Amino acid sequence: MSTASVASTTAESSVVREGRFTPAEVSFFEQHGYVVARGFADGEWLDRMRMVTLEHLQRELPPVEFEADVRYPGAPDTLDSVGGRTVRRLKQAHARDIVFTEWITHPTVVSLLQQLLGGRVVMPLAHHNCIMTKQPEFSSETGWHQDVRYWSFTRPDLVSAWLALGAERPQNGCLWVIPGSHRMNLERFRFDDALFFRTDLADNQPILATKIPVELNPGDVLFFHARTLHSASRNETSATKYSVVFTFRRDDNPPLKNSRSAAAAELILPEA
Ligand SMILES: O=C(O)CCC(=O)C(=O)O
Repeated sequence: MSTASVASTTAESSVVREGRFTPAEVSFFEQHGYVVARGFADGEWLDRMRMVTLEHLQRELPPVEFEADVRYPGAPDTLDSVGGRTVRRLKQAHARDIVFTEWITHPTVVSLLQQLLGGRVVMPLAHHNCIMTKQPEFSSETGWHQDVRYWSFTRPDLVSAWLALGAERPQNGCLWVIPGSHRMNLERFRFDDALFFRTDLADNQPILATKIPVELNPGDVLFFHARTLHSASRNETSATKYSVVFTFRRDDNPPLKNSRSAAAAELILPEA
């Protein structure tokens, strides 16, 4: 088992005890491009987030993204086909209930992000800002990619926080990561036209061989760098997997003018 996989399965991180990452956890993030805070969000938050999610899913409350919209492998072809109205994610999570603002602005969350980003934290509303709803039967496979591929910031140094509302395992489509890929110089030929990291390329096999699943329990938070290669398979179980995802930048790393990243408001988080 590699160092990365040991650390990703640590039962309890220091965050629960101290409200801060240890220097070793910060350096783990710097080296591997991700770190997990175990048992971080408490039951009340999770219950409220689940309740909002189930209600909005049942009402198909816009804006939503359907599996058929992205048409990744396994997704229904059209909105009219069988399973066509399977929701992939509820967008604009931040605006769906005050519980999300309470969570994002919690001093411990802000403090952890400040540690990873190295300064004052801003939350762009243009990216992620969603509840992933990986449903049985019609969920799709998300290929290997770096989130920053379609984002435009002064530097590619953003961090996403992925909060598990339920257990996340390979069987229900948990995230897989390539540790250290955020620091790799990955040439253009390694990616396809849609900027997915090619799994059919011999040159990419040694990198893909280092992949590890990030297994999470309810309330665990995965923090990962926007350049970290990650993927997820479809949900082979009979229960939907829910995860809340937001992205953060340091205040001196603004979006580029006229880009999609600059097209929405941003939340300036209070300093912790
Ligand atoms: O849950 C998944 O399928 C992966 C989602 C993902 O990686 C993304 O939206 O960037």
